Amino acid sequence: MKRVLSGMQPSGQLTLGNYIGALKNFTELQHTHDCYFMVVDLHAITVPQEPAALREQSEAVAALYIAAGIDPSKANVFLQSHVRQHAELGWLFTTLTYMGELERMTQFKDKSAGKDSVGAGLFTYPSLMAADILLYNADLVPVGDDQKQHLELTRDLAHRFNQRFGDTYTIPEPYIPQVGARVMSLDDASNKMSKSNPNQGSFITMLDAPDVIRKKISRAVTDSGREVKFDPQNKPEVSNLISIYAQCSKKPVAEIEAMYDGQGYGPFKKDLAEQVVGLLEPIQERYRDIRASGELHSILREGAERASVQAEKMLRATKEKMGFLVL
Ligand code: ATP
Ligand code: LTN
Repeated sequence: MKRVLSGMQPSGQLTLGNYIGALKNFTELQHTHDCYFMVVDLHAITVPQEPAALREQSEAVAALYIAAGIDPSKANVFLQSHVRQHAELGWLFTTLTYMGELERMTQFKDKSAGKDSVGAGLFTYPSLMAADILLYNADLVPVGDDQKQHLELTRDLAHRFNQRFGDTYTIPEPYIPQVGARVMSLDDASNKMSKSNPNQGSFITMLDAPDVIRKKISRAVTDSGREVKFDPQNKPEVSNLISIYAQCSKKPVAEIEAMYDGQGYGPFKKDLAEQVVGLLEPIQERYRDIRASGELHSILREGAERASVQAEKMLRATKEKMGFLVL
């Protein structure tokens, strides 16, 4: 069975962008692949996190994985910090990564722009991500479009290791959806929807109450004119909303355009809000059940135990090949 690995940061509440761009694919791949789905808490601390919030959000992300449909008896669900091998292999890969490669990463440029003090971990973040993936010899990595560059670097590092030390790692492939790989922000369609955006109105979280979702969508920026037309060049804001509609309703874009022909933005936005509420409400219900059941900790403990066995094998092989004295 081919292997899949992916992760999301507990740096805030998961958004509709996280769901459409990645989490939805996690749930589909679990039926046909050997899956490892992590909450990447070690990555989240590359920007300052309040300790109590980090702990709460780590549990919330794990619970949302399950609420969205990941079955913990099929897929391994765990926290990155519970499998110590991530930090160790991360260091080994940091030493194999070139400064120039890290300097080219657009996520680093975006997240460090305008900040006075930037932690070194934000810079070396991609080396840890490469370690996450290679530790399980993953074949496929389901991610949104913004992670393409990090995946390319992971592939380069796997090649580099194999060339220097002998064939060890599978070269992983990104698994990026054709539609919905880049859900844009509701206040500005030139930025991706991001859970760490300080403007709460710019994103919909998976746990937003129905009325909050309705309000956010009614306030979402639209382009001038009144035509509901998919035209990302000239109508980026409306096109983003249409593509969210298409993802939630599973209707083709042309059908959505036809439904609102001549009606203006009002009825379209109203229905879009109901589509999003309809998608998220059942997930929110399951989320509440999982949190209330008290089962989460044992799920995470078991997931981490299984993942550690696999991770230890690769770490040992890596250390032996690099010349560490492994006893
Ligand atoms: P942050 O804003 O804190 O950087 P993020 O949501 O961008 O967070 P992650 O939580 O690590 O980052 O992302 C998890 C997954 O969701 C990744 O695969 C990422 O590509 C995907 N993703 C994030 N935002 C979007 C988006 N707006 N559209 C589609 N996919 C997305
Ligand atoms: N860098 C990713 C999160 C992430 C990840 C991973 C994704 C960390 N490790 C391994 C896939 C595989 C992000 O910022 N979205």
